[in-house]
Amino acid sequence: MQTKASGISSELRSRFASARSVLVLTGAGVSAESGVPTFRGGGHTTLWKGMPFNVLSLSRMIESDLAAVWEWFNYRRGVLQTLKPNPAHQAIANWRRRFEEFCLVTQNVDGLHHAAGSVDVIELHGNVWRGRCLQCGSRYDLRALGTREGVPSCPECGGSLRPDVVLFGEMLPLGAFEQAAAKAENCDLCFVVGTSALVYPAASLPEIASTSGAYMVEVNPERTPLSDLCHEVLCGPAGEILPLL
Ligand code: BJW
Ligand code: ZN
Repeated sequence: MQTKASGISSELRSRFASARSVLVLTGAGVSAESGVPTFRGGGHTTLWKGMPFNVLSLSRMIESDLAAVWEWFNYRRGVLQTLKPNPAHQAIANWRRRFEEFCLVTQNVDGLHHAAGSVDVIELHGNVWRGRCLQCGSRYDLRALGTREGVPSCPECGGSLRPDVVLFGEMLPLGAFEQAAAKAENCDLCFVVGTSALVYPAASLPEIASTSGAYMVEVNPERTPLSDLCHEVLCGPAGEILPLL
């Protein structure tokens, strides 16, 4: 079923009122109304200095040009620090108190769910505000460390830091996917919000929830490869739709 933003079905209202365990998977689209650019959409990919993000976000960039990776992420943090959570982030943060079990899984690295008050967020692709030492693995809050030009060094061992985000071809943080998959298997209502559902293994979480019998709801202005497995597709911006629930 495809619904316009204004109409939340009575079926969904009733499912929402009676759900015991809810899983929400978010992607870049949930932050779009805060002003964060999405990666894909409108037939193009995000470009920075003429290089598409899927080149800069390749794991081999860490070995081949760590300074360029830092330049890109410093630029992005500069943009992010001026931005605020939007009504979609806020609605999701409020949902935590409504359900016996609630799990928020995000592919976003922008930290806006935390800024809206969400806790225990499973961040599948890391966080742009953290750095990680390539040598000893220590993690640092980059706001506390302060930003510098070039590649920052680890205060513990002097090794090079990298942004603590998951690039293509890299493993997800230890246990993060497994934890999210267990929640997906047990949820009875699953929202998929603002993701193109093209990147795995994140995109397999709704598939797991669906196979386990959850009621599936997608919130996105565009259709995605997951739309056909959803019971309801709420077609529109997350910041307008989610507060209606
Ligand atoms: C709105 C809106 C509004 C707009 N309201 N909506 C199985 C099959 C094929 C390939 C693979 C596979 N398993 C693994 C792979 C390889 C790869 C992969 O998936 N490739 C595919 C692209 C083909 N996956 C990996 O490499 C992952 N690692 C892995 O699998 O490790 C195991 C392994 C290792 C080695 C070998 C083999 C296996 C890691 C994936 C890491 C993804 N990293 C990035 C970059 C993070 C750092 C950074 O920020 O630069 O994560 S890529 C980028 O895509 C970013 C995002 O989190 C991710 C997903 O994007 P998302 O969130 O869906 O955003 P968009 O822009 O695509 O979509 C936005 C949506 O919002 C659109 O639909 C709009 O319509 C919508 N929207 N406005 C609501 N207002
Ligand atoms: Zn170190």
